[in-house]
Amino acid sequence: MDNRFFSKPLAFENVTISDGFWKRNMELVRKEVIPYQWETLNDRVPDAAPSWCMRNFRTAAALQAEKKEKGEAFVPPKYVWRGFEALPEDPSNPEEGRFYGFLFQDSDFSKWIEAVGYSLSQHPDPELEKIADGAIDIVCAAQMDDGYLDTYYIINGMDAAWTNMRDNHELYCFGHLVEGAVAYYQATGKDKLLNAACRFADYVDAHFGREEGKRRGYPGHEVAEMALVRLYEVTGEEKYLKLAAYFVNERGQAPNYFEQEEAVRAQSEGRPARHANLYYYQAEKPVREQDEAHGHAVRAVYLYSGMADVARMLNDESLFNACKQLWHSIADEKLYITGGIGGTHIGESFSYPFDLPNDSAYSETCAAIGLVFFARRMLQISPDSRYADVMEQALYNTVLSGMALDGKSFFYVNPLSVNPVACKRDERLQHVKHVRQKWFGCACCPPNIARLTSSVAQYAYTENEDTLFTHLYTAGSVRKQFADGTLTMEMVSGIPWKGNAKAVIHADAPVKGTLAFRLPGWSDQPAVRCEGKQQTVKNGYAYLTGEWREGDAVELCMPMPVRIWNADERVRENIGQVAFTRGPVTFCAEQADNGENLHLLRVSDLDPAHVTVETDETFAHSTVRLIVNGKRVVPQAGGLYRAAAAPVMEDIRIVLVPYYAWANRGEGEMTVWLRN
Ligand code: FUB
Ligand code: ZN
Repeated sequence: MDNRFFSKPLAFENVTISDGFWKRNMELVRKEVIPYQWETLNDRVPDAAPSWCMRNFRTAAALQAEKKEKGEAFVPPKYVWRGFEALPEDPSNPEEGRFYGFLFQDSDFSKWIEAVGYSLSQHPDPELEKIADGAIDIVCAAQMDDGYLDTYYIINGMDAAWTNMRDNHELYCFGHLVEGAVAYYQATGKDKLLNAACRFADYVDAHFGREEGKRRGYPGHEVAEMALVRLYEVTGEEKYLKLAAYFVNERGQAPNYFEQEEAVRAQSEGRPARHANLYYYQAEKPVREQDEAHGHAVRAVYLYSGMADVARMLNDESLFNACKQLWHSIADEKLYITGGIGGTHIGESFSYPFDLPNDSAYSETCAAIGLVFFARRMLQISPDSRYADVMEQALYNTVLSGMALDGKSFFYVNPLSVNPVACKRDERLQHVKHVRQKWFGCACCPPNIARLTSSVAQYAYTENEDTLFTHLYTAGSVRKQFADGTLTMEMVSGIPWKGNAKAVIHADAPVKGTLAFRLPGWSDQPAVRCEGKQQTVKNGYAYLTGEWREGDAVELCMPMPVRIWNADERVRENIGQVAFTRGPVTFCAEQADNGENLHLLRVSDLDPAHVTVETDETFAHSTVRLIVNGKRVVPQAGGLYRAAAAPVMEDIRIVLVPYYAWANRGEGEMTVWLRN
């Protein structure tokens, strides 16, 4: 691996997203999602499923306080297995001193505080910071003296801690706590939560590893791997990187830890050991031998992100090769045209190659978010525009589709075809909602959207010593310190609607360095114009090297034609159908524009030049819609079955809107793929 190309995101204070598409989404998160989420974390939203999250932290904090006050050895209540989600018998009257909710409910706080950190870094808000500090006080008060911090076990009894690493999410909650703590520290400089996270990390480090006396476990739901790398980057403590590498390398080794753990549980409960599908946990074999993306999609891409982080930090080529193979498995065989992943709701998982059903897709919002994490980490090792293309595809389509345009409701599952009647009546589609929900009992997705949207700058740009990489064209400004000085790059961009961008340089004195700009795969013949700099193109990035002076400008002209796609013939669902994209945006047909029975529509003209591109003011912000020449099959009388004949068709114009904007105009059908 050529580590001269390795890069990392810029410090928060060096990037500002000032205008345009992403600023609107960040403002939605700041004004709507973060305050709303705080209300849900405190169970104050009348019609939404209670979170129980802050209540659990308060309960755990009270236990710690009691222990300190009485000065006696802490004896938590006897552990009682309550299943994956603990609910009170009478929801209006929960019992004091009990844990409620999903056993990973703590992570709701952690994702919230992470989003708060990013938001504060772009938009200081003393009121919000005060609320966040108060929440941090409660969370830290729940921490045990030895650093352990997971309210499920603190409340239910520590005797069962770490006995089910496969399913019980302790290291998942740990990982999210670390991510939240790092973001809040980087944004505010306040280290109370970071110190708590370090104490927990030290505890985990003392208990897990190959050394004598330690457990050889690893996370059942990954995230701790990438979180630990971040903790290492911010603290410089090498033990955190080593722990991340241990978790990655130990996974799937024989004898299998999850099987051993289950055998112990089975013995103590006097029952036979139960078989578990290790593929679901990406633990069927060591990660370097894994060559197909398997199992729970969010877990998988979180793991791959951690693998890429460790590969970069340790310059580990064989690990990076495994990442490349897994990337190929996703991008070439298991990726929806919306940037979503996870073809089956069974286990919220990847299906087999080319199995990409549209109406029963799982395509969890969190999984698309994890894919963005993975893509950015691959870019950090190897700036290749194919990674950035997928990152952008996931961001502009499935990630954004996860949130309503007013920021007030959310999708967990992101289907590519919806018939509301089927969603209501077909039990096989129980997981598919045709309207966004205010909240979820298992509320993993909304806080994940909040943290990603408010940190989009971390995906738009990365840097190394002598190069500033632009991966996404978001309007704003970036400050970069080169060896001989600092420059600021002001970016204006019309993306995602117009294929133009312009970067203007500000520098007090000439600065030597390289600016690298991604040439998106959706553009044919993108051109980069800049006076007096040496230009080379490598792996879809244009590198401009030279001495940068005040007023220098780089103009990017990236033609953005409409593209009409067929899927690989092995995608059985999509045979005889086409989908439309323009720039990073995937389009869909909705009932609101095309009437009901979208399955009767036919695209009759496959020439992209005949598609009309119009500015559309239908939604709360200006978008683009496509008008396509088509036909509609006219239903005929003759019973359920009749003698075959050429279909009777009428000419129509099919209207397509951005996929991310679907289901913002009431109930209705939607489809991304249209017959032709
Ligand atoms: O298990 C924690 C989170 O809940 C996962 O990441 C999501 O897929 C959902 O199952
Ligand atoms: Zn989710």
